[in-house]
Amino acid sequence: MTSAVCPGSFDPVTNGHLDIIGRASRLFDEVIVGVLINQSKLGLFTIEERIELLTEVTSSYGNVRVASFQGLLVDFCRAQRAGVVVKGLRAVSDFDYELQMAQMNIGLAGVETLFMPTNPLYSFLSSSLVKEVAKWGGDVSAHVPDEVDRRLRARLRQA
Ligand code: COD
Repeated sequence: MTSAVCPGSFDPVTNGHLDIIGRASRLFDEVIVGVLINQSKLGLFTIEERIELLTEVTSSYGNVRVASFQGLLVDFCRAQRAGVVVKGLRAVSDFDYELQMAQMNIGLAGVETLFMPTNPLYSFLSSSLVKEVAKWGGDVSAHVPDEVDRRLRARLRQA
């Protein structure tokens, strides 16, 4: 069985993330979405909320599961018995840092990185941009799954 990891912060998951996860699910027997627990960065959504949202929006794929991790991505890959990381590339600006991480990860543990070009519909999308626009009352419903849109609006109303 070939397994791949799609890692990220997913605070929250956007249609750009979902496009990469869906395409990876057609290439691999199993895809594990790895949600990074970053102790030094407080997110808008808790890790549990991000996992819940990701689980809901990926449920139709059938071969995707969601888990959180701390520490090195390569250690998570090893624990999950996955030899490949799948990343989306939005623009040339993503490439420099992604290349460094990919080279480090293959050197550390032989974990390969597969880069997928983003769907042009989503090339400008990031979780930060979505949160920024939603915070000021902008409509992000075309950029995130419906449940994420609903939860974003509810969360920002509380803030
Ligand atoms: N279109 C296509 N792909 C997208 C889009 C989009 N619009 N938006 C995001 N993506 C993809 C990218 O591949 C991105 O890398 C991934 O989704 C996750 O995005 P985010 O923003 O949710 O998550 P990041 O960038 O904060 O995640 C960074 C990681 C968690 C992957 C990274 O920090 C990591 O691996 N950390 C673990 C610690 C570690 O091992 N460090 C050493 C690395 S060598």
